[in-house]
Amino acid sequence: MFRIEDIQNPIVDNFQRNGGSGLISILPLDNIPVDIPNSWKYKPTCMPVEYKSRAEAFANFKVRKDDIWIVTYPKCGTTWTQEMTWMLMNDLNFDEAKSVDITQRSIYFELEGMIPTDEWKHFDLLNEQKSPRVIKSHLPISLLPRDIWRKKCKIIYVARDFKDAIISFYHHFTGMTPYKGSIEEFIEGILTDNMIYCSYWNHVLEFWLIREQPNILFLTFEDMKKDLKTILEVTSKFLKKEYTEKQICSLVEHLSFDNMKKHSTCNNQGLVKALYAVSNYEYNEKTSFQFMRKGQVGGYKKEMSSSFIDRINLKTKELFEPYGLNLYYGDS
Ligand code: PPS
Repeated sequence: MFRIEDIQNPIVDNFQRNGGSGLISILPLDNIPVDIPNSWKYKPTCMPVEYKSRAEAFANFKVRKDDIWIVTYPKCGTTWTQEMTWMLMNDLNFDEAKSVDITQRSIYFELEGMIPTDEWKHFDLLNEQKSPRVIKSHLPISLLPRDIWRKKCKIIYVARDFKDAIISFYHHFTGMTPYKGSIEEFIEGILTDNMIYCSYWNHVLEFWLIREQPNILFLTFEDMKKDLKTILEVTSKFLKKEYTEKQICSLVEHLSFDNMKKHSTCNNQGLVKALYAVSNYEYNEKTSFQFMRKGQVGGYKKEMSSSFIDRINLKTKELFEPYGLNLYYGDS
């Protein structure tokens, strides 16, 4: 079903020397049953070597028709959207949200294909979970379970300015994995698609192209920051849920950066702990990487050089504009 090749080049060699894992490029060979314009050509996705032996199992996973999939390129607001969707699907159950970790309420579908492990716990956990499930994934259309397209599950896709996502990803990598490269090396790697889940541009464009299908909701991190209340109303409608004005306001409060950071079951430190365990790092509540880092729009301006900003803006414009996607090639 896939053409898989090891990626070997100086950027990846350098990445591996700095503690990054080996990378593959993976491209589907079969027809994906999704209604996307014929002119769209799938491009290879960059994944860790660990993914190689599991790709078929992920693609063949049997979904449930009432699953809700939260799909994003990494660091684009996945956790925020998982929490929002889980709450909307669970009658705003604040008690459960504050007692059960988000990593258990909303499972990261392909995690066991991203790290060195022999476990298949996540498939069991997913199969045991009650419906409707809210499932997290960063996979592009070409790697997601084919069954999603046959059963037309609801998908909430979230995009974010690549420049902010890159900076967030850099801190994620240096804070949670053995990677110790410079920020310049990291950005160069990601811009040349030598980084897991790349290409960002293909990822966003694919979902942009199917955004008008009734089972797809295309959101942006920036709109969530600007007016979360409206996003909650739009998302409730998409999920066919009704809430009062008062309930929506209490959910806006629950989903604020400060509130989610404060609650250990919402701040995704569970994922941080799991990744620390993979790297054999000792986890410390106070000094270890904080997943809820800044949660800002445009924070990249403090950490990214103007030459990288210009290069990213130029490429984003070149790739997005022809598809009418007029985002992310200027200031955020
Ligand atoms: S991951 O690891 O790919 O699942 O990360 P993801 O959840 O997609 O993105 C993490 C970034 O989202 C920010 N975040 C928030 N921002 C504003 N409000 C709320 N409630 C919120 N929750 C998470 C988080 O801080 C990460 O962004 P950065 O820029 O690193 O702060």
